[in-house]
Amino acid sequence: MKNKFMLSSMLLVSSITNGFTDRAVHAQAGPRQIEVTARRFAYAPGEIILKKGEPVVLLIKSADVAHGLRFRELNLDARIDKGGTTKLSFTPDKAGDFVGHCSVFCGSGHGEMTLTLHVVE
Ligand SMILES: [Cu+2]
Repeated sequence: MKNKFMLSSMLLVSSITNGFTDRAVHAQAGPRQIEVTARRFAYAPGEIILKKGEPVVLLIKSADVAHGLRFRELNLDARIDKGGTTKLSFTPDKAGDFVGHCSVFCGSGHGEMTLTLHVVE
Protein backbone atom coordinates (compact mmCIF):
# COMPACT_ATOMS: atom_id res chain seq x y z
CA MET A 1 0.00 0.00 0.00
CA LYS A 2 2.68 2.41 1.07
CA ASN A 3 4.93 1.37 -1.83
CA LYS A 4 2.17 1.90 -4.39
CA PHE A 5 1.64 5.43 -3.11
CA MET A 6 5.35 6.23 -3.34
CA LEU A 7 5.54 4.87 -6.87
CA SER A 8 2.66 6.99 -8.10
CA SER A 9 4.08 10.14 -6.53
CA MET A 10 7.43 9.42 -8.16
CA LEU A 11 5.74 9.07 -11.54
CA LEU A 12 3.93 12.32 -10.97
CA VAL A 13 7.16 14.13 -10.12
CA SER A 14 8.97 12.75 -13.15
CA SER A 15 6.17 13.77 -15.54
CA ILE A 16 6.21 17.31 -14.15
CA THR A 17 9.97 17.44 -14.53
CA ASN A 18 9.74 16.23 -18.13
CA GLY A 19 7.20 18.93 -18.88
CA PHE A 20 9.60 21.59 -17.69
CA THR A 21 12.48 20.12 -19.69
CA ASP A 22 10.40 20.14 -22.88
CA ARG A 23 9.49 23.74 -22.38
CA ALA A 24 13.09 24.77 -21.72
CA VAL A 25 14.22 23.06 -24.94
CA HIS A 26 11.53 24.82 -26.94
CA ALA A 27 12.44 28.19 -25.48
CA GLN A 28 16.04 27.76 -26.63
CA ALA A 29 15.15 26.78 -30.19
CA GLY A 30 15.25 29.52 -32.80
CA PRO A 31 16.54 33.06 -32.61
CA ARG A 32 15.71 35.49 -29.84
CA GLN A 33 12.65 37.58 -30.71
CA ILE A 34 12.27 41.17 -29.61
CA GLU A 35 9.09 43.16 -30.06
CA VAL A 36 9.48 46.79 -31.06
CA THR A 37 6.68 49.29 -31.48
CA ALA A 38 7.12 52.17 -33.92
CA ARG A 39 4.93 55.21 -33.58
CA ARG A 40 5.36 58.87 -34.47
CA PHE A 41 8.14 59.70 -33.56
CA ALA A 42 9.89 57.00 -31.57
CA TYR A 43 10.55 53.31 -31.24
CA ALA A 44 9.80 51.46 -28.03
CA PRO A 45 12.17 50.27 -26.72
CA GLY A 46 14.52 52.94 -28.05
CA GLU A 47 17.64 50.94 -27.12
CA ILE A 48 18.34 47.22 -27.37
CA ILE A 49 21.36 45.25 -26.18
CA LEU A 50 22.37 42.40 -28.51
CA LYS A 51 25.13 39.85 -28.41
CA LYS A 52 27.55 39.64 -31.31
CA GLY A 53 27.02 36.48 -33.34
CA GLU A 54 23.63 35.72 -31.76
CA PRO A 55 20.75 35.57 -34.28
CA VAL A 56 17.87 37.88 -33.49
CA VAL A 57 14.45 38.70 -34.92
CA LEU A 58 13.01 42.15 -34.42
CA LEU A 59 9.23 42.10 -34.68
CA ILE A 60 8.55 45.71 -35.52
CA LYS A 61 4.95 46.77 -35.22
CA SER A 62 3.56 50.08 -36.34
CA ALA A 63 1.04 51.63 -33.98
CA ASP A 64 0.04 54.32 -36.49
CA VAL A 65 1.35 55.19 -39.96
CA ALA A 66 3.95 53.48 -42.17
CA HIS A 67 7.51 53.62 -40.83
CA GLY A 68 10.89 52.23 -41.75
CA LEU A 69 14.01 51.21 -39.88
CA ARG A 70 17.41 51.41 -41.47
CA PHE A 71 20.83 50.56 -40.05
CA ARG A 72 23.19 51.72 -42.74
CA GLU A 73 26.30 50.16 -41.14
CA LEU A 74 24.58 46.78 -40.74
CA ASN A 75 23.09 46.82 -44.24
CA LEU A 76 19.54 46.51 -42.91
CA ASP A 77 16.44 48.29 -44.09
CA ALA A 78 12.88 47.39 -43.14
CA ARG A 79 9.54 48.88 -44.02
CA ILE A 80 6.60 48.61 -41.67
CA ASP A 81 3.19 49.21 -43.22
CA LYS A 82 0.49 51.22 -41.49
CA GLY A 83 -0.72 49.09 -38.56
CA GLY A 84 1.42 46.16 -39.74
CA THR A 85 4.28 44.11 -38.35
CA THR A 86 7.60 43.44 -40.09
CA LYS A 87 10.10 40.73 -39.16
CA LEU A 88 13.71 41.84 -39.38
CA SER A 89 16.05 38.86 -38.96
CA PHE A 90 19.79 39.26 -38.69
CA THR A 91 22.90 38.29 -36.79
CA PRO A 92 25.05 41.21 -35.68
CA ASP A 93 28.63 40.40 -36.74
CA LYS A 94 30.39 43.38 -35.17
CA ALA A 95 30.31 44.94 -31.73
CA GLY A 96 29.48 48.59 -31.16
CA ASP A 97 26.60 51.04 -31.09
CA PHE A 98 24.46 51.32 -34.20
CA VAL A 99 21.82 53.96 -34.64
CA GLY A 100 18.89 53.07 -36.86
CA HIS A 101 16.74 55.75 -38.44
CA CYS A 102 13.22 55.74 -39.74
CA SER A 103 13.46 55.39 -43.52
CA VAL A 104 9.86 56.19 -44.46
CA PHE A 105 8.84 59.83 -44.07
CA CYS A 106 6.21 59.93 -41.33
CA GLY A 107 5.87 63.59 -40.36
CA SER A 108 7.56 66.48 -38.57
CA GLY A 109 9.60 64.39 -36.09
CA HIS A 110 10.70 61.80 -38.64
CA GLY A 111 14.35 62.89 -38.57
CA GLU A 112 14.65 62.29 -34.81
CA MET A 113 13.10 58.82 -34.87
CA THR A 114 15.94 56.46 -33.89
CA LEU A 115 16.58 53.06 -32.37
CA THR A 116 20.02 52.28 -30.95
CA LEU A 117 21.47 48.78 -30.92
CA HIS A 118 24.27 48.12 -28.45
CA VAL A 119 26.04 45.03 -29.74
CA VAL A 120 28.32 43.52 -27.10
CA GLU A 121 31.00 40.84 -27.44
CU1 LIG B 1 9.61 58.30 -40.35
